[in-house]
Amino acid sequence: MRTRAAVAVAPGKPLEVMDVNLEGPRAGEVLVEIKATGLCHTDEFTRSGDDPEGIFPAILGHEGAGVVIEVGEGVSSLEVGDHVIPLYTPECRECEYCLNPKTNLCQSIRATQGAGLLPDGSTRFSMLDGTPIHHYMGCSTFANHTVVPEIALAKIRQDAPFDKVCYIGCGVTTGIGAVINTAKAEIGSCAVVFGLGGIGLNVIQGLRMAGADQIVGVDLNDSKEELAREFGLTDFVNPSKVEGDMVTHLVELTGGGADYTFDATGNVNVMRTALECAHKGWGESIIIGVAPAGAEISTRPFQLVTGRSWRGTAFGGASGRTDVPKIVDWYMDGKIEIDPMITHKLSLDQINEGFDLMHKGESIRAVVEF
Ligand code: NAD
Ligand code: AHE
Ligand code: ZN
Repeated sequence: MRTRAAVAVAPGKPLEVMDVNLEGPRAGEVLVEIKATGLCHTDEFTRSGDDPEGIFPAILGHEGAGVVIEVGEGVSSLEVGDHVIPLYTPECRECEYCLNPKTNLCQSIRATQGAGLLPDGSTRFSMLDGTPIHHYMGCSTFANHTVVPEIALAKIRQDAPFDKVCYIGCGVTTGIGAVINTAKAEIGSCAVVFGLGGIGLNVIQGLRMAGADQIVGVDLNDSKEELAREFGLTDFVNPSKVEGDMVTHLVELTGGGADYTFDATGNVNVMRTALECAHKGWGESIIIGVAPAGAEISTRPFQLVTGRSWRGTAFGGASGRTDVPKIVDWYMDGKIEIDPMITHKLSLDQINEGFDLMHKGESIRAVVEF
C-alpha cells in the first residue's frame, strides 16, 4: 500500500513529508493505522544526527496510538479494530530479561530494532523509487500507517482519545514510571527534577502521586514554572539566576540533599549536579535524559562512596503490554492528567514546526493528528 509519512532523509535536515510504499505485515507483525503521535525530544536527538544509532533515511516517531488494520500470520493477541499503542520497549514475556523482574528491557528484538529493521531483518517502508526506508525504535509513528511486531503493541481500551493517550507511548510512562518503578519514591520524599519538559513534568506528576513533600524543579526556562506548579512543583530554580554553586544551593534548599533526583535534560553536566545534590548516605539520582554521542558522565567516586547511587531508566521501567493499558485507565479515571501538557496540535505537514516549538521552549508536547 501507499501511506503518507514524514521521512528523516539525512541527519540535521528537516523531515520531508511524502508518500511512501508500505508492505503488509509478515508473520508476527501487525499493520497499524496511526491516529496521533507526540514529538519527543529523542526524535529530535536522532533527527539532529546526535544519536550514535541514528540511521537514515528513516521514519522517526515512537509516541503514537492507532488502530489495527491487518494482522500477519500467527498473531494471536490482537485483531483488526483493536486500539493499540506501539512500544519501543517490547514485552515478549519469554526472554531472559522479561523473565527477570529487575528489568523491563526485553531484548528479544533489540538487535534488529537498533538497526532500523523488523525482526526478520528487513524493512517494510520504501520510497516510491524503491529506496528502502528504515524503521525507528520499532515504531515509526510519523507515518499514517506502520508495521510493528505483535510483542511491541499494547492493546488499550476503545474509548481512550488517541490524541491524548499517544503521549503514554513515551513521555507519560517514562516520567511517572521513573518515580514509581525505578526510584520507588516513598510518601514524604524530597526530590529535585532537572528539566521541566515533556518528561520532567511527568516525573513531577509521579512524585505528587507518590506523596512527595518537596518537589524542586530546575530549568533554564522560567516559563516552565507555572505549569509545573499545577502538577505539584513546590520550588523552582533557574540555574542561570543562582549565584555560586548549584549543588550547594540545592543542598541548602532541600535541607541536606534530596532523597531522589532526576535528570530529564540529557546534559551530562546537569547529571553530575543531580547526583551531587542527592542526600549523603541514601540519595538516589536517576538518569532519564539521553546524552549526545561521545558524551560521558563524571563525578568524584567519593560521591558514591558516601552513599549516593547513580541509576538510569528506560521507558520508566514499564513493561509495556502489561503496564500501558493500566496507565490509560489511570488517565480515563482521572488519576493522572495529560491534557494540559499537550500544548500544540499539528497536521503531518506541519511536523517540522513541532521541532521548532521544542527548540524555542514553547511547547511541552506537540501532537500530530492524522
Ligand atoms: P524537552 O525538550 O521537552 O524538555 C527538556 C527541558 O530541559 C526543557 O524544559 C529545557 O528548558 C530543559 N533544559 C535543557 N537544558 C537544561 C539545563 N542545562 N539545565 C536545566 N534545564 C535544562 O525534552 P523531553 O521530551 O522532556 O525529553 C527530556 C530528555 O529525556 C531528552 O534527553 C530525551 O531524549 C530523554 N528521554 C528519555 C527517555 C528514557 O526512556 N530514558 C524517554 C523519553 C525521553
Ligand atoms: N540510541 C541512543 C540511546 C537512546 C535511548 O537511550 N533510548 C531510550 C529511550 S528514549 C525514548 O524517548 C531507551 O529505551 N533505551 C534503551 C535501549 O535499549 O535503547 C544511543 O545513545 O545509542
Ligand atoms: Zn521518547
